Amino acid sequence: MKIAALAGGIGAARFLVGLRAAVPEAEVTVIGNTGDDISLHGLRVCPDLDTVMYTLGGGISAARGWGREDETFAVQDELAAYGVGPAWFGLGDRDLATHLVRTEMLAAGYALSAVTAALCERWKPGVTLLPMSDDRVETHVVLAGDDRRAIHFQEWWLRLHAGSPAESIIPVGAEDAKPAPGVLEAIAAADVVLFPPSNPVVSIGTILAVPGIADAVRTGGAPVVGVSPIIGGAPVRGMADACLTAIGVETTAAAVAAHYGARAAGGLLDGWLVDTADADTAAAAPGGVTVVARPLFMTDVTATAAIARAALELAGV
Ligand code: FO1
Repeated sequence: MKIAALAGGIGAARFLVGLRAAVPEAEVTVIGNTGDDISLHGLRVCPDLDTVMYTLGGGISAARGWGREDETFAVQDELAAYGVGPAWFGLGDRDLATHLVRTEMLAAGYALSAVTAALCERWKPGVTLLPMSDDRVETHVVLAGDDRRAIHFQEWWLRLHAGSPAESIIPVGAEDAKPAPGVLEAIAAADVVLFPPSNPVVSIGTILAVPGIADAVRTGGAPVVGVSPIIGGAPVRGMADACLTAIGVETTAAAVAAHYGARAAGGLLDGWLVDTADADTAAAAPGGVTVVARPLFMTDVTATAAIARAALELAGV
């Protein structure tokens, strides 16, 4: 079975661990969000790619959900001693090695997809991890109110904790970006396309903003099934509610399904997996989307594997 999954960071990575446990023989291609990428101290950091790579490769910090296990922050402390920030973006010493290798390879002319493949040679995530694009896309947030400043998504997310209302969230560069090599092919060859419980705006939404990707999902032969990142009117983790509010979408499982749209009506979804708390979503979901309610808290691999199996079942594969 060939599976293509659009993935953001922590939620998607956790889901993918369950998917790999549920169907170990499946060939999974992960199309990773690169809109969260940021350049710091001359280094290129790809948070969502690294979170998937470390989580599936066994190097993730279980406590944080991002960065490395057994991490230290000596370099960041030294930078702070020089008055060099930002303090709000935790750069671990082990994690820095990933950014050094990535930056060196990018400087040598390798595309991000080639760099990601090289890094995965070490981590062996058990999936093919592709950036959504080799072109630079960086999500920025225009703050609401008088200042209306545009700041990098990471600053909004980590320094402001998405607390300052966003007037708009813009994946800068997306309109000129091309899908990375293998992305459209993976979607076309897939027996099923999955949207793990990632942030619908800044993760899944950013991937879909790369021209060609949404159409490939929409017109592909594979059923498309999403897993709701919203349970009982709140995001399971992170601040997807602040992102949804910024684009005028209610923070409910049904509203996110409507945001993605029913493929039968020109949207993207054939199926939508919601938590039992949102079992009434079926009534509110857009026509043409089959809604199934299952416990969606990814409490451990067994629970997550059951969610993955339910998604595949809903896809009829
Ligand atoms: N998330 C945090 O909440 N605090 C951090 O300091 C932080 C640093 C960081 C460094 C590298 C990396 O790969 C991820 C990091 N993240 C951190 C997570 C990251 O901001 C998020 O995973 C996504 O970018 C937002 O979905």
